[in-house]
Amino acid sequence: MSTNNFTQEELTSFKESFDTFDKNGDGAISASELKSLLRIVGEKFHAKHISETMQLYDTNKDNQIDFEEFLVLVNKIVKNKAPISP
Ligand SMILES: [Ca+2]
Ligand SMILES: [Ca+2]
Repeated sequence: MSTNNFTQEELTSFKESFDTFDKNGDGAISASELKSLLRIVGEKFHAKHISETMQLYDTNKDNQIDFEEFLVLVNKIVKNKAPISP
């Protein structure tokens, strides 16, 4: 896909992070899973911001962040130099 230029190593590491945040293992990050993700990366999000973030990154509007959508979010976090590891 064209929304990122991550290396294979980065993608592998992001996939591991994704799997960590996808606690119920359904291959997508829900709002509550996103909440713990944002807490870990140090974002002080309120519930309102969670839904705004969901709307911003959930580009196919299925109320879940899949891995491709997650990469867009990660790309933003990386650019802001915030940590992504749990
Ligand atoms: Ca999930
Ligand atoms: Ca989605």
